Amino acid sequence: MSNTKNKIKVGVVTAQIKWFGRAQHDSEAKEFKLLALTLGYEVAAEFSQKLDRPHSNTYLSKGKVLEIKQASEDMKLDKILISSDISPSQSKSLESAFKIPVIDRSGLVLEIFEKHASTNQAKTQVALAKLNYQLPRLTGLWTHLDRERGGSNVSKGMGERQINVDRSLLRKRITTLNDRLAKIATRHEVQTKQQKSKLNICLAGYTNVGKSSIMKEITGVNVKAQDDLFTTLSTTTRQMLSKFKPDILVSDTVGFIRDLPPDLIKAFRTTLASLLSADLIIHVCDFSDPNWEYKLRSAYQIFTDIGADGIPELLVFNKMDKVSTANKFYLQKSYPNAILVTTHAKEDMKALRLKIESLFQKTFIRKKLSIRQDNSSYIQYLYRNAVIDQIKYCPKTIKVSASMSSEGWKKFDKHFACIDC
Ligand SMILES: Nc1nc2c(ncn2[C@@H]2O[C@H](COP(=O)(O)OP(=O)(O)OP(=O)(O)O)[C@@H](O)[C@H]2O)c(=O)[nH]1
Ligand SMILES: [Mg+2]
Repeated sequence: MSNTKNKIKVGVVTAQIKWFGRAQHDSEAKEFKLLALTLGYEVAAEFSQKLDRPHSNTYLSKGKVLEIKQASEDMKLDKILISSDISPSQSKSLESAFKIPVIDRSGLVLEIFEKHASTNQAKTQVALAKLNYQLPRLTGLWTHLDRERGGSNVSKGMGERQINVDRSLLRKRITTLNDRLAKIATRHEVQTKQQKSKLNICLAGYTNVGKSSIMKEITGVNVKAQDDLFTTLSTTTRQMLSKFKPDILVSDTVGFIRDLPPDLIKAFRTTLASLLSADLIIHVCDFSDPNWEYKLRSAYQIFTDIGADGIPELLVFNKMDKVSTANKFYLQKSYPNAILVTTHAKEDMKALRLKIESLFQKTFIRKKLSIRQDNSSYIQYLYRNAVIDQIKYCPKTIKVSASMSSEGWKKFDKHFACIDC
């Protein structure tokens, strides 16, 4: 039996706008509940409502507000979570009706990010996103002072003045955090430039699809992977297990979720920048998830939003151990350029590495060179940066057939005078 004694008891409200389909509603409801469980909340009550459009004051209908109010009193709920993003004034109206905190979807995602942030950068990014989220929600926090102003020494408008003080404090803090992030971003740019001589690939996709598990297998580095949402928040970069030249660096990064709160996208721009500088995006999709197609589309939407849609992509369908042979067949036919894998199948991870290498090699240019024996630095450069197809040591020269990117050859030509055979 799970220990629910000290858990925060929440009521989860899924509000559906009628013209969205049932499948989408079910998927969103399930995902929202999972977000609550990720935070360790006990989901003690669930409510749902179909709306033609949201009510301007309370988002939910009057009847639904009364139903939730009654249930939350009876069950002694601590918080109400609402699956949509609601306006600050709607949130204020609902809180004054329920007399307990109301958290909308963006607020909940922010809480998870806050819980999982471990590096200085991630903590700063989340703090910034949270402040931007709180700023328009300040109204209402201090209005009790105005309501109590009948008392002798509290003057009229004190609550409003306190809000203005808080607002200006929050703005100052936002500026400080923005400055700190700008410095982190500059350091990141320097590191990226230093690694430009290597090939950079980035694992991306919806949260919990298996990105970190793949990272572990193809780099041999033990990164954290678990059945939870947003386990990874900071980018980790490691070298892929491969003899390929130049070296291939793999970055694992924050997972996506549909409608990622804009404050988070803004705050996480440095982390997401590793996607923009990638030579190849490994887009991971969990095909065993009944809503894989919807999640795949949401991930593509985020690629477009951040400007990563023009970067070459390899689509990887993961968790194929949970998929029937018929479905595998359908998938391979529908997505002929994708690769189907199971993370813990060694041969699949090897096939993935080979596929990545072959995609790079396809863009390479092959040249045959004849290099004087005493020019060993030429050969060293090639060993570091090119795939050597053939090498033959003759009495005075070394004959090499090598493949490299056009940029690699440009650098080679700039540094060394060489003779094409
Ligand atoms: N059955 C099965 N489970 C897998 C496979 N690959 C990963 N998983 C499981 O999926 C869960 C999520 O894996 P992660 O690697 O943490 O996923 P992620 O995409 O990095 O998730 P976030 O960092 O939270 O966005 C873990 O419980 C893994 O063990 C697979 O091929 N088959
Ligand atoms: Mg991860």
